[in-house]
Amino acid sequence: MRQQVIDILRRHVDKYGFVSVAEYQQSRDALGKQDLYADYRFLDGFETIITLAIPYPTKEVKWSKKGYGRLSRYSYATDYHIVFGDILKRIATELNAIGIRTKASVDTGGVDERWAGHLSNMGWLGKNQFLIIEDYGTYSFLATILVDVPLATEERVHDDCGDCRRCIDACPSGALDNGFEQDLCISHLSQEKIPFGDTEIKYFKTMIYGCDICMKACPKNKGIDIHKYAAFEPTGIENIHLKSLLAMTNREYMAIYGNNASSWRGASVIKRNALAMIYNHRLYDLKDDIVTSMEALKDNPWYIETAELVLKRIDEKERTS
Ligand code: B12
Repeated sequence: MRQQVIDILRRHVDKYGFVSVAEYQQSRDALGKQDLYADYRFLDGFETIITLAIPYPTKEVKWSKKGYGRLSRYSYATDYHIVFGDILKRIATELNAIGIRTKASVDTGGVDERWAGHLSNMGWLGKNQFLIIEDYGTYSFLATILVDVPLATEERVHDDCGDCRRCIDACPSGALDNGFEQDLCISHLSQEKIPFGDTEIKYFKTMIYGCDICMKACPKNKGIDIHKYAAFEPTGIENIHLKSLLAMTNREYMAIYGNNASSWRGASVIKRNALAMIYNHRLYDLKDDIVTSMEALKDNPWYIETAELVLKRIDEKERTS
């Protein structure tokens, strides 16, 4: 049975692993970590977590110039949930055909995918929080398939970051200084529906959504750039024109970026990030565009608060220059 499962997985992905549901639960308890779900009921009836990884390229599009914001690498082109979702469907169909019950997911299944990936021997957890996988470095997406048959072994990948702390030193917000502080992570800030203060505003220089800084600092990515899936190649929309963005409705944004991993929180978070960039790029002539965008988003308190602060800071700069 194990070999049959491996043969199926190998037809679809190059990296996979197995961890027993029992070991996953025990290790989460031992870490004292609150899980993604409040309890483990989503694991009931399953024996093994199959972990899977697919690579995406490290190569980025160039940042156009002042007045544009660039998406982070993981959110180019087609959303990884769609790409991986299709692969999972095909694998699940083949596993079902040999009598195995499956529950597959990307992100949302309740499993901490990096932790399961580590336990299943696919890679190790880096100081930048990533599951670092041989050949892929940090540039991979993860998924899991719960199955009702025992498949796990006891092997472990033991590589680690050693004394290296390049990601910790590279993070502008210090999010990795004490393990991982989500509230400081720039990727997190770029996705949260919150008002920005001066501190948050200063982080948004060229990247308008997500953050790749701790990945780019990681020496384990040296020489890696895998172009296995056409769906992750840039499509020409990665640099977003800030002035045009402010004028877009959510519907217009979704028409362009709806299939893209940047869109799950809607256009307003991207527009809020654009406000920060407008200030950092000194695009003071966009003041009227900001005011117009505030009228359209007048019921959004965190957008309005950020916009008011940006307008205030622009006024201060203009008065002193
Ligand atoms: C919520 C979430 C986020 C949040 C919080 C991220 C975080 N670090 O927790 C935010 C929005 C910030 C985020 C950002 C990003 N994310 Co994200 N995110 C998730 C998601 C959906 C859940 C993560 C989670 O909440 N884990 C559970 C919590 C409870 O874990 P935790 O307490 O932090 O514990 C972890 C570690 O601290 C460690 N740990 C804890 N205690 C101990 C003790 C010891 C001794 C050790 C060794 C380890 C250890 O174990 C856990 C490993 O995950 C996962 C998908 C998933 N279902 O797992 C993707 C996921 C982790 N994200 C991913 C990606 C790509 C990103 C970004 C790169 C996107 C970007 N370019 O901006 C950034 C990277 C930021 C970073 N450095 O981590 C990938 C990572 C792929 C990989 N190879 O590792 C995942 C797996 C999505 C996917 N399906 O591919 N993400």
